[in-house]
Amino acid sequence: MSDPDLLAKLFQGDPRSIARSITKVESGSEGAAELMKAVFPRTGNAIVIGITGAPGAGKSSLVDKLALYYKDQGEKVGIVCIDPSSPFSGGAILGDRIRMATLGMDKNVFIRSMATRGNLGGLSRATVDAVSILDAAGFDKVIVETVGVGQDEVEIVKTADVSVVVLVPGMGDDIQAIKAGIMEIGDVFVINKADREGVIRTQKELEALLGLAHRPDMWMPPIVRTVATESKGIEDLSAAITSYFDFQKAETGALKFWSDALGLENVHTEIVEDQKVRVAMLPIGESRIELLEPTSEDSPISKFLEKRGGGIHHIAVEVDDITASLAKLKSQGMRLIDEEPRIGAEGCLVAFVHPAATNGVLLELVQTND
Ligand SMILES: Nc1nc2c(ncn2[C@@H]2O[C@H](COP(=O)(O)OP(=O)(O)O)[C@@H](O)[C@H]2O)c(=O)[nH]1
Ligand SMILES: [Mg+2]
Repeated sequence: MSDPDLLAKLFQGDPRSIARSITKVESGSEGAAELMKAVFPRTGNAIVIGITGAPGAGKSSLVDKLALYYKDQGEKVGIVCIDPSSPFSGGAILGDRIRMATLGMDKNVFIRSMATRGNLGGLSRATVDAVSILDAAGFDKVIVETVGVGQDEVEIVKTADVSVVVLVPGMGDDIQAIKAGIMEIGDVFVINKADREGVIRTQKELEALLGLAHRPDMWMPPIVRTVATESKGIEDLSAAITSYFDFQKAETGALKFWSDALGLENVHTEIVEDQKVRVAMLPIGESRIELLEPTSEDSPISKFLEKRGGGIHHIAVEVDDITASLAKLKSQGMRLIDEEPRIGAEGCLVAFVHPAATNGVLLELVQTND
């Protein structure tokens, strides 16, 4: 088969062409780079779900049930597995065959184990490429299953849209052990084998751990209980995955627009506690555009979004002496929101002038630190 044929069939979702393409990137054979060059423009439609956890946690069982659930919803699901050592999977090729039998041999589900031979750096590259190939082949969901050890696998999971960490009851020590690498990459946590003792305790321990640190994006990862072997909790897992996907999509919406459309760069993000707002700063010339996002429902920005559904919120101007500027505006009879300056982003002193005094523009005065 010549390469144009391979590509055409790949984009139609032909399983053999998908398999051949993945083998190409896996072996790093010649033509792999060219293949990926043709594949990349076709990617970006699949939702990529990373599933990680200790060996035996039930990842493969969970992935299969989740894939079946998606398939029943009429979706096409691709699975990339990089734990071919699992006794359940019985080695890469045999394991894939057994799993295919469970999942149903049709065009809507594709499963592939990646060989772990060779260097791990190569494995993570090949895995990321395999995910792109499945994305380009028209799969709606691509699930990547990895054992939650090692930096390389953390890197793979990080490239997923949604990362799911699988735990089992009574592994308090393990929670401590994997905390370092895996905990912070979990967007959704699963306590699988919820048919066993110690579920509540594990859930409490996990909640305590998750409560210790706030993520920069303020997402609170949900904890879902499942019994993979009995297909219990799969719908809840799917809902949790969707809710995080929607969250991070909304999250990156405006930022993506300004960076994609105008090539602006987000140089700084921070939460301004006082205003209950998260700010992204994108310099443009000598000025900058600041994107604002509420961090709670009673943030002034929440009210603004509720009323106006987005738009320009305010204009900020830099002043040398904010106290003097406020005094001057006040003496001119202008209505101020802040009589006294307060702390804004980057620790600057800020104060707002009421739109009634400025032809309807909310005006912020900023005195920068040197
Ligand atoms: N009791 C119980 N056993 C499970 C559950 N999920 C998976 N298992 C079993 O746990 C073992 C390991 O499962 P597997 O999916 O291979 O785990 P992986 O190594 O994380 O991929 C298998 O024998 C499964 O049948 C569950 O929810 N409850
Ligand atoms: Mg497995």
